[in-house]
Amino acid sequence: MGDIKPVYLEEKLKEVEESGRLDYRSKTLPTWCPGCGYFSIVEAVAASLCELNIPNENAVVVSGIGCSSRFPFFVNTYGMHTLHGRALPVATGVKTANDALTVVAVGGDGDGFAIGGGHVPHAARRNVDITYLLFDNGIYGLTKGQTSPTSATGFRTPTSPYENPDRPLNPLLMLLSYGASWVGQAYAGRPDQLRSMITQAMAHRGFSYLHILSPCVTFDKTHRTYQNLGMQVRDLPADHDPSDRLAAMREAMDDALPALGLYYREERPTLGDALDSLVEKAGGELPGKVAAKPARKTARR
Ligand SMILES: Cc1ncc(C[n+]2csc(CCOP(=O)(O)OP(=O)(O)O)c2C)c(N)n1
Ligand code: SF4
Repeated sequence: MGDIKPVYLEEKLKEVEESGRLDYRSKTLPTWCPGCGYFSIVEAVAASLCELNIPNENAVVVSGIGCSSRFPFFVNTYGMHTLHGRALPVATGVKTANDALTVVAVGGDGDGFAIGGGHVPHAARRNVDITYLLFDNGIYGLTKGQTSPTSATGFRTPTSPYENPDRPLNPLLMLLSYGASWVGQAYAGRPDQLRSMITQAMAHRGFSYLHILSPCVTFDKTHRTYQNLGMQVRDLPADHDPSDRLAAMREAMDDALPALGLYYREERPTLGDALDSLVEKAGGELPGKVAAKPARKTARR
């Protein structure tokens, strides 16, 4: 394992140098286990930031705590590694303070749906203009394999040897009912589709939620493995209409055979728009307001 990381880094840095494109990979090496699905997510995020031509200093990645939440160290943007479950409130604060920034919140299923579960509905219903990338490996990786809110019933883990008795949550259905204005699902084992979904999510103006299925190769040898996911995922039907929330909910309910792609998209005013309009009504100015709306659009697309 000692040899793997320097070679990986050297090759990546050389590739970026030769391509002449903007470099969003940090020189800090990921500390994830070899084979973890998160490697493909960091590559995809770096590629999407490059594709959208977002200057490094205009991007902020905010995380909670978990293996997935180490993410900000591995991308060359501003970043905040906050408290367990607290990525969304911090990301909301960052975006509200400086509208010109592209803000991406990242974290695991434990971070987002256990301790942080109370924050998700409010970011979604307020349509905060941020992207939330949820890395769902169906387990707590960092703390060595406890079940999470998305673990399958009957899952045996190192700390639940007599089977998980709980029923899993359905995050896609939750986000659709909370009022997220962009909802999609991708899989770490399909890197091209993953990159395209992340680019679309970041380009969306409003709260975009991308659910990313990702294997934990160390603590899950039976459920959400590359082998199982490879056999079980499908694409959304070609005629799926992403403006139809009910159709999206019907697809989300088929969680035995997860569908990848864009479930739902809607254009509506963001939290930033609502605050601007409140300030206008009150006849004032937001203290310390950094950028006007046209600058935000230019920076994001
Ligand atoms: C307040 C608090 N409670 C519990 C913990 C312990 N803890 C750290 S990460 C984690 C769960 C991580 O699981 P997940 O979010 O699914 O991320 P993964 O490691 O699988 O990427 C827990 C329970 C903590 N750091 N802080
Ligand atoms: S413990 Fe699991 S989730 Fe954490 S880095 Fe290793 S493979 Fe990835």
